[in-house]
Amino acid sequence: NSAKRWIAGTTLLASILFTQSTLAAPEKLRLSAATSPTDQRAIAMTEIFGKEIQDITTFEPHWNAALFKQGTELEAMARGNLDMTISSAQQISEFFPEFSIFTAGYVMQDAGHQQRVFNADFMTPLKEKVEDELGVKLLSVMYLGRRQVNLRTDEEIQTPEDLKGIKLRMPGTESWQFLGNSLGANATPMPFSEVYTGLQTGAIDGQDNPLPTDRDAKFYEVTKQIVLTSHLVDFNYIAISKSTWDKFSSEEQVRIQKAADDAAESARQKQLALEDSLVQFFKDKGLKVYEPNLDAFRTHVQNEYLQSDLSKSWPKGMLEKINALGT
Ligand code: KDO
Repeated sequence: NSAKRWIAGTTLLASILFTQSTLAAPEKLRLSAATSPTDQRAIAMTEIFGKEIQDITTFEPHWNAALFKQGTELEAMARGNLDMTISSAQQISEFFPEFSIFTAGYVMQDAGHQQRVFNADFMTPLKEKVEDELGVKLLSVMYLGRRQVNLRTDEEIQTPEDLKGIKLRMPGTESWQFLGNSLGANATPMPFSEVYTGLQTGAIDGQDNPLPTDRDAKFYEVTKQIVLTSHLVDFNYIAISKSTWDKFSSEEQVRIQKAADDAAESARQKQLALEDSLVQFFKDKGLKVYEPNLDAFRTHVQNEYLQSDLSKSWPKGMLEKINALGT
């Protein structure tokens, strides 16, 4: 709560200073994210987002968490030190716990469902809260993919019980750790940049990510199997700091919004196509790739969430509204 009050104070101060200064479009938009430059999200941001707005401002992305450590980007934006990031509901739920509803296993169904939820009326107050209290504007939703369990161990996994004692690396927030534990594993926090070495040395037994990320980060070199749990249909928000956004004219804002939507759409199509084609790629690399007992995983994970404190922070009726937008 003190973090929240601090953020609100900083945002207020920034907006007072801002209204006293003259409007001028920023010369550059600096983005920092843990994403690798060969990831489809990074490619779309550079080749579509950056190019579409190049006559307005220079898009300057810093990938591989080169500028800010994974998980510190939103705070950097709230302080006025960073213009953009590709954020996640898991990161935002550190400030606003109700966002953990989007991080729960087996809630989001597919890429289309994500878009319908992001554009739904019930999202408006949540987006406004992030804008007003954190000073961060969520422009668009970018599909990351179905997260799968990827292990360096060999034993077959069929049910959550089979993951007992497995040290499963998950990113560092509470909602991520909860997801890993709800799968039946022992969730272990670790930044994305350390996962390859963690798998290589055995500091962790496994990690979870969508197939395109597993290929991109070469996790297949240091693991033996991918269990197709599809436990989270994951996404990122293309996010811009509100103080940066307010420096653009309304015509420029329309162009920036469109560029973000176009980049998200392109990345979504490419990521979906990759996910379909990559099972064979990993099999060719010698990994076992198979579906476990999905009913067992779904039932176990959903029960864990419904009994948890996390789900107490979900706005009343929101889960039903999200489900109603599914198939
Ligand atoms: C990860 O750390 O496992 C994760 O997949 C979490 C996502 O929210 C996203 O930040 C992603 O990493 C990075 O973009 C690296 O691909």
